[in-house]
Amino acid sequence: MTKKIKNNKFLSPGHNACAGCGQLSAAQAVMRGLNKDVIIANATGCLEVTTTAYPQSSWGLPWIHSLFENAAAVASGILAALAQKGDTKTKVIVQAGDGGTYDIGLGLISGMWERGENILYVCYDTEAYSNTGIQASGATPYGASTTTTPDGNASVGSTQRKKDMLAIALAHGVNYAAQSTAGFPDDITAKVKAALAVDGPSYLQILAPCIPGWKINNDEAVLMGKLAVATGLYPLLEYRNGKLSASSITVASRKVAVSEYLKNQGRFRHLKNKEIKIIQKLADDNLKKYRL
Ligand SMILES: Cc1ncc(C[n+]2csc(CCOP(=O)(O)OP(=O)(O)O)c2C)c(N)n1
Repeated sequence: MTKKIKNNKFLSPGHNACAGCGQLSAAQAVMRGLNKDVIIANATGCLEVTTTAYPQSSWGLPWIHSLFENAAAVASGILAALAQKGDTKTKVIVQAGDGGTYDIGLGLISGMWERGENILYVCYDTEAYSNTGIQASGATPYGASTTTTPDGNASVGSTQRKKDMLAIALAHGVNYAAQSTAGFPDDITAKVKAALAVDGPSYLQILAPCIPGWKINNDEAVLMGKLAVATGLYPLLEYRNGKLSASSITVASRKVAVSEYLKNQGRFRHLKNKEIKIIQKLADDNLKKYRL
């Protein structure tokens, strides 16, 4: 049954993201987890560019645009200013893409986590630099064709392994860390609420299928988010009270072969059995690691 969702007063429709954008629907789910006492620092990327075409803005909350690399440092500054004013109620949130998080912003994120600041960092993982034309990032998975890792006769696309950003967050001793996908909006909203209930640094990473980047149809972002989980490639994880756990929500309560996830995505269409086996092993290893 289709669930009707009310218009979101914190992120209005009318922005100019692609129809069916996984990142925008994930951001809607994040906003449903917030109350009005929030300030958002947003790194440059699709989410910022598509929601703030001057003179309009989709944001119904205090929202500040930073540079590509320094959203975490801007958030730290906001937190310091709030502390000066004696405001302990307002929550500070960072939003950024995977390029801003895994790569260019990493040093400043590390500093923010070292300082143990009470900030929620949300990464929308489109697995590439979407906004500037789908260049590979540290989050790009093995085998994906991007504009900087194109497939071809002598190329399988990206040969790099996706960086384990959640493990990097945990290595900093963050108090809460979780992973979700645009296929599970209620899971995203619940994790935002859980993160905000925790005092100290928290990290939420959301797989956000990108219509042009993944070369999928514009009604497939949610399905891809579900299949990413069902295959084991992107499990729903939560680190809370010192324990990392996974929930095994699957598309039809069965494990799905990675080929079902890969076959509808143009970025993987060139892959042969040999490469698909490598990706299947990554999924199987995840299922074993998280006991799914
Ligand atoms: C220092 C710097 N380098 C490059 C850019 C150009 N730039 C703007 S957005 C962007 C890509 C953002 O990618 P990501 O963080 O993954 O977010 P997405 O667009 O995928 O949501 C780049 C390279 C910039 N603004 N500043």
